[in-house]
Amino acid sequence: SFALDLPRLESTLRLPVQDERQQLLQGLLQPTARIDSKYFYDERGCELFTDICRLDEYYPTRTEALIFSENRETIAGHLPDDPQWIDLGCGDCSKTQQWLNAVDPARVVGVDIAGEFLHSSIADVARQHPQLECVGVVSDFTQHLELHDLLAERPDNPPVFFYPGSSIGNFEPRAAMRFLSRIRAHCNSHGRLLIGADLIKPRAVLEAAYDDASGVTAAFNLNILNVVNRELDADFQPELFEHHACFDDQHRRIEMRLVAREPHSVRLARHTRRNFEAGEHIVTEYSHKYSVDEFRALLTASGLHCSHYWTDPKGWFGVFLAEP
Ligand code: AVJ
Repeated sequence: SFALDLPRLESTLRLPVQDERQQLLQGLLQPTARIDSKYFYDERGCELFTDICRLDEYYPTRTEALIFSENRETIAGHLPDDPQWIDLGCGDCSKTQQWLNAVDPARVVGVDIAGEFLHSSIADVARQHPQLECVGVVSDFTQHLELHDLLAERPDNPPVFFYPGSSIGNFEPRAAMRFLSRIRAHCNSHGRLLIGADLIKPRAVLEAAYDDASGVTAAFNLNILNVVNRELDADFQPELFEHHACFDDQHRRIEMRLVAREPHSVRLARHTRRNFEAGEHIVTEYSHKYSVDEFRALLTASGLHCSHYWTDPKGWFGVFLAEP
């Protein structure tokens, strides 16, 4: 039947593979080497991230889930009727699935960089909700958010952008503002943004969340080198690096690093090598933490207005609803 057709899959991936590689290589050749956090998420990385979300020390996922479950009907009550629900970084769509009954969207758009995975997770949503229009968009939406044409197909259904998990923390504040402004540009007066942000809390809690006792986060961090090896045909040896996570008070962010255990040389690409001194590091992730006021100000600076805000009893995580 028509309802069982595979959902539509679109792509806005624009950067040619060659340019992506060039960017990755350039980052690794900087005085302080950098690898973009998006390279964490190969198949193994996705598995390890799922494991991270279940760790005792990693509070964000479960805290956000608690805030959502306690306030779902209230939050849904503040959203426009018959919205287009846009899940940015939908992964397996499990978070979106929890909202479908309360929100009853006209259409679900799952956006993710992992194309293969996206197709099957959107197909699952479509199978479980045969009346619902489901669209998958393969996109590195952090670089190019280009959903105008798609949204314009349903001009009477305002978009609700759903960006949970405090992924916004991966951006440096200026880049976060640019990204949020692009979301703003996709909202007419009825569009909304529902976003989760991790809040400032004692250093020990933060650092334990990014350096758990069982070493799952260490494995997650080191796995990025396997991804880089495949992307560039490089020869990183993960065992020559050590996972490190510390809270930088000045920038108010967790910085994840891979620190070289001993001096050695790595082939990055066919004719390109880089030496690492003992103790020299690669930055693999920033995870910015905000106060409620700072996050509100970030939304304001992006042309959005925070209309509602929810938190947990400890005030560890914030869920913000914003409108143009
Ligand atoms: C997926 C970006 C929200 O910053 O907490 C978890 C990724 N890195 N443990 C975060 C992550 C190490 C996570 N985000």
